[in-house]
Amino acid sequence: MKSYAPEHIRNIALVSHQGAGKTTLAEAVLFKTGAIGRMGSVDEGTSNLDYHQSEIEHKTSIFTAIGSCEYEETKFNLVDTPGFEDFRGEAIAALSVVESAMVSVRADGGVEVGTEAVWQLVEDNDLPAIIVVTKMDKEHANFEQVYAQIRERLSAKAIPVQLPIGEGENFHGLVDVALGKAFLYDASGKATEAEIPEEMREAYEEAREELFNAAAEHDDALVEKFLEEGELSYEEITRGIQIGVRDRTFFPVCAVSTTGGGVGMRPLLHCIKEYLPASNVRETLTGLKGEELVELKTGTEAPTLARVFKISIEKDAGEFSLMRCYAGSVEAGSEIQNVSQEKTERVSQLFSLEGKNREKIERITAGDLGAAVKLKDTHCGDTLGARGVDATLPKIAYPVPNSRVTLRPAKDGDDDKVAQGLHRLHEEDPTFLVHNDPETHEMVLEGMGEMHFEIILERLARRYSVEVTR
Ligand SMILES: Nc1nc2c(ncn2[C@@H]2O[C@H](COP(=O)(O)OP(=O)(O)O)[C@@H](O)[C@H]2O)c(=O)[nH]1
Ligand SMILES: [Mg+2]
Repeated sequence: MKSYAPEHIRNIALVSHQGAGKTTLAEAVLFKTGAIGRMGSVDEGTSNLDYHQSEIEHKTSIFTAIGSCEYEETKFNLVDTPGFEDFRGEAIAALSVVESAMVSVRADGGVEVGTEAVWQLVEDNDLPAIIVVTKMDKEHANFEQVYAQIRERLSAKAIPVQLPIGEGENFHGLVDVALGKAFLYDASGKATEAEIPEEMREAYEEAREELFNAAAEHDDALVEKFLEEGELSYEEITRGIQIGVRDRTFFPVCAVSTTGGGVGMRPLLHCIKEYLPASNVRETLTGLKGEELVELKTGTEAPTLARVFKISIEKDAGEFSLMRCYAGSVEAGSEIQNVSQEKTERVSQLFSLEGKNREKIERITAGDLGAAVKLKDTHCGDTLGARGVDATLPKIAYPVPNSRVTLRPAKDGDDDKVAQGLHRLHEEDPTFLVHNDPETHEMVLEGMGEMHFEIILERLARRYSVEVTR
């Protein structure tokens, strides 16, 4: 994949409750943009993003995965995160390196506990967001009801930019509110333009009024124009939405189904490109130099600054450090400072990630995401920088373990093997801890809950061939 200028990159974290269709949606985006030739399936274990053995077995996301693709001269880096509360640390890390979030809400389930929890994280990170109502083709899909919940429980500033035509198995099109046109889809996912259905006229007029008002809000002259003429140009609306999204006074709501050829995928790609902020939206970042807050410059011309937000241990392929470059570029075959650890790291190979596929690249440039063959002394959250960079980005606020179990190696004498294996896995997942209880001398695993423990021990057995009982 070619290198993109920061203004042509969108970094988006997919966050939500588990099962809200994030991974499938990311897969559909990769497919529609041609990054993958065939849509993988979470249920069948063929997903390009849920590809770790544990994910295939549990049929759900457990680790963050990056899916990069190109759409109309723009690069999207989709950072797909697991929805389970036990793995919330992954979403927290992902949200710390992107400029926007895509929050999915099931059309047949509405806002769930996990949706509210991640929405709070989106708020905490001050991130713009698109809300996608997914699974519109499901039997009990109800856009109106789900939208009412979104407004009440997530944000009153959530505003539909599309209205679905039909629901459940009759979901077959969208009204594009800004364009004032309808699009009907055939079974292959191909859309044709059509008149807005008569029975949706009233709903459309209402949505239009709301959208136009919100799009004009930042500019008195536009509000006046809309009041007087009842019209705004498509460019004026687009610009208005962009500003509203950036300032978090406007959260566009879209509706999709990924089943079959999909319905609403192209309009969603359009919203991602047009409405979500580019990777250069922040000209500076706040860093820490000792106790002192300092300003760090972003952009192509500034000294290299990057952050490792995830370490991924991949079956057969080795270990990778996933990073976000904010300034300058991280170059393959060069040296870089780990400012957090005060160490020099050698960067060997670099990759662009399309889920389980990776493409070798020469550099990760400002604004982009990518992976390096694991850096020796670099941990999750560490800041990397050019020589002379002496401030770090704030640490990732990983959740603190809230549950504990006692571990006993199944075989006598395996204590060291268990400890070493857990130590390696901890590199990848900072949300668990292992220590010896000073009184009982037993090994204690502290983590985020039952599912977390299950996955950790399963991986320990698979990777390091040691069984433990608890
Ligand atoms: N009918 C239907 N099912 C979907 C759609 N999107 C996802 N699913 C199913 O919903 C389940 C959860 O999807 P997944 O992408 O793993 O959700 P995640 O946990 O948010 O990543 C899987 O069984 C998917 O096949 C959709 O648009 N329509
Ligand atoms: Mg998933």
